[in-house]
Amino acid sequence: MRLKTRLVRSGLPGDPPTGAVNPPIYLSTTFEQESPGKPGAYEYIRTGNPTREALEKVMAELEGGARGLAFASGMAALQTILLLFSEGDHFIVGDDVYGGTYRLFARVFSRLGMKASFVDLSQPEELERHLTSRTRAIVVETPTNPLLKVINLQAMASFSHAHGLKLIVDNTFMTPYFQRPLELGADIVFHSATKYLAGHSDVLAGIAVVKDPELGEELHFLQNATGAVLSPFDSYLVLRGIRTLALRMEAHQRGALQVAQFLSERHDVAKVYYPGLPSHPGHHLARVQGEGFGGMVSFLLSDPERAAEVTRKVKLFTLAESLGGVESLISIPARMTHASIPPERRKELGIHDGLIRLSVGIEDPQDLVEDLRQALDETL
Ligand code: P1T
Repeated sequence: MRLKTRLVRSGLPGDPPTGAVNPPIYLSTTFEQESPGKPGAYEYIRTGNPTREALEKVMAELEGGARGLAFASGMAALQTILLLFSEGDHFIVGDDVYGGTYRLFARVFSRLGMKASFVDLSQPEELERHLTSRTRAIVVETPTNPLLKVINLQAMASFSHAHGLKLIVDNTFMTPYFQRPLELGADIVFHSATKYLAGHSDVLAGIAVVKDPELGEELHFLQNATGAVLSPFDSYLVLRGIRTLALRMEAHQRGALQVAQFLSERHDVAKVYYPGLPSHPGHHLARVQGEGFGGMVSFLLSDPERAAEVTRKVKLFTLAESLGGVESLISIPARMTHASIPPERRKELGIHDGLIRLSVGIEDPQDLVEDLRQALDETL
């Protein structure tokens, strides 16, 4: 079956005993045992829950992995993945990642004796320079948040495997609809399912999918042992979101391309970051390693001082963190999602105070373009 069909039909019917098309939301926290210590398929909600498992199986299938696991947030998924490692281990992490990912390495796992080097992975030759005898994994977002750099996943995979490292990919921006990192050699893929997978800005969730069943077992052990699992109701919502993922991703992308084209033709816009533009340095790579470019666009005004005013003048882009919902959002990463990165580091990375990030929703793209035009014209 083709992906668009699998997005809709994977795991159906959701409840064979009753024929219910969609899985029931099992709220029970515990399950009757036949005799002491002899549970049936389920024993306790943290260890396993049928609704959560329905989502986990669908995600494993869509990403092409052996096992999927659902967590209470994207950060909870990453946190649990990092618990696979030990004190003294070193990570090579993309330099342009979600601010919370940076914070988790720099301010939390650093306390547990794990080290991270933040490296521009759009230059794969940089890897060698940062490799140490304690390096255990490479952690990548592609395209990156918020600068939309495209990272060569096959290059990351061959370097990882040549040096016995694990390749961990945050696939939040692309979703399996546009990019499947496990097929390109990644070992673990994870998501903030809060974004496109759920798709309606009304659920916080995370997903991890692993290629190797044994690693899946280990991650399930940690999921159960540390407990940041996704609730049955939220599992249901994410699965419901996935059913329309193809339609939404196509619409997000259509809108993003029109918005990016419009912005790149304006004289008061200094730079537009969107991998779908042929002028983007990662355009060709994005074409060959995936099937689309997604719905995120960042841009820098020639006069960055105008950025805050633009966020106030737009009417169809809500000023808010997050992304991937049906409604368009606008944000200033330096002051919002990436504020946890020290200012001098942000400057080095190119996350300027005036950088604007758009999560292009599924509204009529012409309305979005007209709205941006009036907001930019008014602040000239
Ligand atoms: O918010 P949570 O579900 O815990 O996911 C964190 C996360 C992980 N990875 C990427 C690429 C992300 O963008 C995020 C969350 N990002 C935002 C809230 C944001 O506005 O960028």
